[in-house]
Amino acid sequence: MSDLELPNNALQDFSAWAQAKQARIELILDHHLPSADLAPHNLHSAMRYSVLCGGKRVRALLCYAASELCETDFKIADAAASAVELIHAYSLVHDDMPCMDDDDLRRGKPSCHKQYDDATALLVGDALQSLAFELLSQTSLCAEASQQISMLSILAKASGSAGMAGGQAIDLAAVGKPLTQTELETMHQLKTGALIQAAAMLGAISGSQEQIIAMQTYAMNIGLAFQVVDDILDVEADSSTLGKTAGKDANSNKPTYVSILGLDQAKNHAKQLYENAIMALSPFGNKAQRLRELADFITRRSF
Ligand code: GRG
Repeated sequence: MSDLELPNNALQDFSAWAQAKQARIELILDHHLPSADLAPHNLHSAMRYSVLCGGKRVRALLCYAASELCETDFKIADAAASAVELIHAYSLVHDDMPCMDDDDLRRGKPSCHKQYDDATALLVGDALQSLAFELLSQTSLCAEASQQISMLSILAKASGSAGMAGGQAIDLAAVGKPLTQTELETMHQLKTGALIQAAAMLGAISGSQEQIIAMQTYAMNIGLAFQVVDDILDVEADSSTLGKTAGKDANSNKPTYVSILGLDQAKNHAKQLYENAIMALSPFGNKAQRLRELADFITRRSF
């Protein structure tokens, strides 16, 4: 990555820090995604369309903030942040397909299968997932092979049937069925929370045992808070602000935090999860400031 001029983070203010990191991850993703000039042109063009089309890069920011607290090497943080964003982009492409959530709008633009076609969207997801693991398995990424294997294992578990894909399966099976809050929590812990948790754990890969345990609690709570806020926004925000179809969950008869708890209780629940996340960071004082600010960003976001 030495040939890339990457913006860095010698900035104090959170929004300047976040913008620098967002710019950094865009450049890295752009660098790693195959050029659309390379065959198969259509697939490569669709991969680039699906990854480089906006997105808040929350998972990359979490990974970077955790890496700063735990003093993880920046090269490892770059690879981990990119890998997680690639898995996330793949999940959105597949989620939007007619056989899943069937949505035409993503990040304010036509979903991948609308812009291209279903077969291309399927392949885009497959190829992005492979690219994520390719980035994490680069030779000499980590000084110790065992650390690199741990990273591969964290990402594989978070993406697979005991993580994101499993949560998606539970989600698809839950349409039109009543779920308890605990069942809903389990589903989201897998579907959305597992990858968010993986982003933080990968960033924290060089951390002490104490830091890693605290990071796990922080990330679990902030991952769920992210989903509760998503459910609230689905009700309160409009499609142009969200960049995806608003009101989709209610219209699809999907159980959500709002449908189970009501709007006010859902907001209280998000606040409680936020407070749990902040509490988990208390041993680290100012060193965890970015993670606190990110928790704020995630729970106060408007899209
Ligand atoms: C297809 C295996 C497979 C899994 C799909 C994550 C997921 C599982 C589906 C996405 C459905 C969805 C909209 C869930 C709500 C939470 C969520 C992941 C929102 C999108 O994430 P953001 O807001 O998106 O971070 P950006 O565009 O900012 O990257």
